[in-house]
This record gives sequence, structure tokens and C-alpha cells, in this order.
Amino acid sequence: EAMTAVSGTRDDVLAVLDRLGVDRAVLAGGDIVARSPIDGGEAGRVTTLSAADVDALVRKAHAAQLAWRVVPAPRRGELVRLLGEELRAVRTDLGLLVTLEAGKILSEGLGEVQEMIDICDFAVGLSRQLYGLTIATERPGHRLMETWHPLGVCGVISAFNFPVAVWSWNAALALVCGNSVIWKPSEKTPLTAIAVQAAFERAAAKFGSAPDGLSILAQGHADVGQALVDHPLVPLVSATGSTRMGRAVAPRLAARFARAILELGGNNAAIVAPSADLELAVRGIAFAAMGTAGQRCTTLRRLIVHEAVADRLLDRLAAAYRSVKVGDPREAGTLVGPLIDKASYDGMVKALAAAKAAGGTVIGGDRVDVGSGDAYYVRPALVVMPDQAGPMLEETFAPILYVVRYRDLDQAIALQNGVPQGLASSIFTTDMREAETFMSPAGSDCGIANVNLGPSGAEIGGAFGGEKETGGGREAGSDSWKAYMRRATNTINYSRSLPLAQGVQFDI
Ligand code: UN1
Repeated sequence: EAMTAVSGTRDDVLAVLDRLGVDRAVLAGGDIVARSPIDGGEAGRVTTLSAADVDALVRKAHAAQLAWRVVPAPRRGELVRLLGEELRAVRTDLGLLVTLEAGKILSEGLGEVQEMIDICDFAVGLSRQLYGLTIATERPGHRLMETWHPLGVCGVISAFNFPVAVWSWNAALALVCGNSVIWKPSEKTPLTAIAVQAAFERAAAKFGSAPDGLSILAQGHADVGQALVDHPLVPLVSATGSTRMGRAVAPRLAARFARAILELGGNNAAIVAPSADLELAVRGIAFAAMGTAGQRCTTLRRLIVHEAVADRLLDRLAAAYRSVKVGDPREAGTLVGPLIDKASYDGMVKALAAAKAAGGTVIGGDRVDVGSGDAYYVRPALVVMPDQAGPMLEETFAPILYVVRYRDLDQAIALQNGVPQGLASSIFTTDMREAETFMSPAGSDCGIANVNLGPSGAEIGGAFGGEKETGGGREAGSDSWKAYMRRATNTINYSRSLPLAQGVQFDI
């Protein structure tokens, strides 16, 4: 497959940075390369911090937090409301920059910024709802209640694939909860981070009285992330990335009793039952498996299909895989953009070879020539496996959908749960018993379990995250905010006597 040469990202990046109010001088030099996976072109280099710089920044963020924690929460919400306004104003351009830097198609780039706006709105509402309980006390003349207090400096380590939304899930909540934020973005997406920081600074300027250092961008390599993870003034680190990264981060946080919100690998499955609406299933599977070129942590990677419908479904899927438009994500009609880099492509090649060695039949998966050797486009791969084994048990961050057949639902659920990761899952069925069983305690073991849609594309209103090797963290909606606060239990004695709990007598 050859297509017209893809190029011109450097000019696009410079133009969009101008519109986003980011000085082109940020590209003047440094040791992080700002490049676009669309053509592999470099826009310039960005300066980074070293681990030794982190201490001063954490101290600055800490000082900011001490001032911020006593600002009333609804007032803190006002800053996040202004951030949401800034994001609305730059939605199109920031979305385009996500496309340029992460390679997402335009509607997904925009969707990511929309997700930022949504979480800001959610957090503004929350800023008046950081409720603690009042609890029935066993003692007369007493009141028992809980109060939620700000926690401190929150570290955020994010990945290339959601270069802006993940920061916002954490930052919007952390800020209304009375915390400051230090963000170490992926080295692969430095420019989107700079643009987001600029939007935050405009919001802070409009707010007027935000302490300096409330949100700090710390670009750098793994040593900068590690310095954040090890800093005693950082009580919480929210880290998104591979399970390998999580294994490095979690023990270090545990060693100093800091909190971790870990959003690690997913190996997400969909079950297609005999009663499924196949038309709808094909569309749901196509978006979940091929969208974002298979580079979401929620991407559908395993399809578990009932043998009665497997042939029909596979025929339709194979047609979709053959026809889906792969190419420049800036172009209308493109559904699959580039992989982020060569390492990602190499990982896909390796996984497909392993799948073949394990008896898999591969449809698609070839590299697509775009006239630039430094860009890595692939036709998504559909791999029919004899059983769930080999590379199917791992997360390969590329568009590979493995397919296995099943006979009965218990077997399908066992397959769904039979991998080390536990992020997202789904079932396509119109049988109420099957759907409910899938969502029951004996069903999917994931943090996300959907019915009649794929595992990806979560809204911000729900808690986002997963179990097992996915790390157990929850971000965004529901009561995820509680992770960014500390809970104080308060007992107040308004009587003139001192009744002890559990009826203990201690008369002196
Ligand atoms: C991720 O891939 O890191 O559910 C997050 C989704 C998105 C978030 C994905 N809202 O696909």
C-alpha cells in the first residue's frame, strides 16, 4: 500500500503553537526531541530538567499548596472553571496539536480536549460537594463526623497516548481538593504539555490570586519522574504507563508510605455472544480495536467469540480491517493514524511473529508506506488464534486484535479474566442473563465492564482504572476525588461528662 507522501508537520506545529500562545523559542534546544509521528519530522528540541532540579520545584509547589489549602473549595473551583474556559477557547488548536504530536485522528484529538473540559466542569461541581459523613455515635452528648482535607503536592506522570487528558483528570480534581500539582509528561509529547501549562497560566492570571507554583510542568526523562516519586513532600503520585513502569514506581512509593494511583497496562477483551447484534458489534469492535491505532490503554486486544457466530463476525471484521483508511490523521476520512515511533512498530512485528509461531493466522498487520521512512503506519491486524496463549497474554501497544472461539459463557468469562491485566472489558449480547452475569461478582474482573459497546472510550463521570497488573488506581469521576484528600475523623464531646467508647470504665 503506497500513498501520497505525508509531510509538513513542522510548519503545522509552528503555526498551531503561535495560535496557542506558546513562544516558538521553547523549541530552541534541549534534549527532548519534539517530533510528529505523522511524518517523523522534528519540530525542534525542548529543554528538560534533571533530577537535581526537582527538589526546588517540589518545594515551590509545596509552598503554593500551603496557601491554597485554606482557600475555600468553591473558590478553588473558580480557578478550575477558568481553566475549563481557557480549554474551550483553544479546543480546536490544542486538539490539532494532540493530532500532530501523538498522531491521533482529528476527532480523537478534539475528543481528548473535550475530556479535559468535561473533567473541569465535573471538578467545579465537586468543589461544592467534598462531603464528609456525619455518623451516629454510640456516646451521649457527642458528635462523630469526618472532614476531608487537602493532601499536598500531587505528582502526575503521564503517557504519550493521552498527552493532555490524563493530566486534567488528576489536576482538575487535585486543584479543587486544595492541592498543587507537578506534572512529568511523556518525553514523546512535550509540546502539548507546554500548551496545557500555558492555558493553566492564563486561567491563573484571570483568577488573580492563585499562589505561584500551583501547577508546575517538569519535563524530563525517567530520572525526573523518579525524583518526584522519591520526594518526601509529594504524598501522592498518579502514574499512567506500562506495567513495567508501575513495577518501578509502586515499591518506591510504598517504601515511604506515599499514595499511588496507578493506571498501567490493559489487555482488554470483548465477548461476542450468540444473541449479539452483529452489526453493532462490528462497529463497536472496529472503534475499540483500531481507534487511536490501538494505542489506548483501553484498546480492545482480545475478542472472545461464540463459535456459532464466529465465522459471520470474522468475515465482516476482515472486510472492515481491509478497508479502514490508514494514513495522515489530519486528513478527513482517516480512521487509523501512525504508531508513535519505531519501537512501537518493532513491538508489533515481534508480537505478530510470536502469534504466528503460536499457530495464529494473521490478516493485515503490514506496514503502510507514506513516503517517509521515519513514520510508522500499519494496517491493523486481526489474528485468529487456536487458543489464548503467547502474545495474547501481553499488552502490545499497537492495533492487534486476537480472536479466540468459545462454547459457553463460563468459559468465555474465564478467558476474559485469564490474563494478568484487569482494566476494561465488554460483552455484546442481547440476553439479559448473560449481560448481568458478566457484570456480577462472578463475571468480569476488570475495573470497567461494558455491555453492547467496546471497552474503550470511557466518559469522565465514572471512576476510571483497573485491577491486577493495571495497578488498582481510580481517576476522574464518581468518588475518585477522595484519593486526592486526607480524611480526618472528628469526635466532639459537647456534654459535661466523659463516656468512653465500648463502655470502658476508667475512673480516677
Ligand atoms: C488511556 O488510554 O490511557 O477510555 C486512557 C478511554 C479514554 C481514556 C483512555 N477515555 O479510552
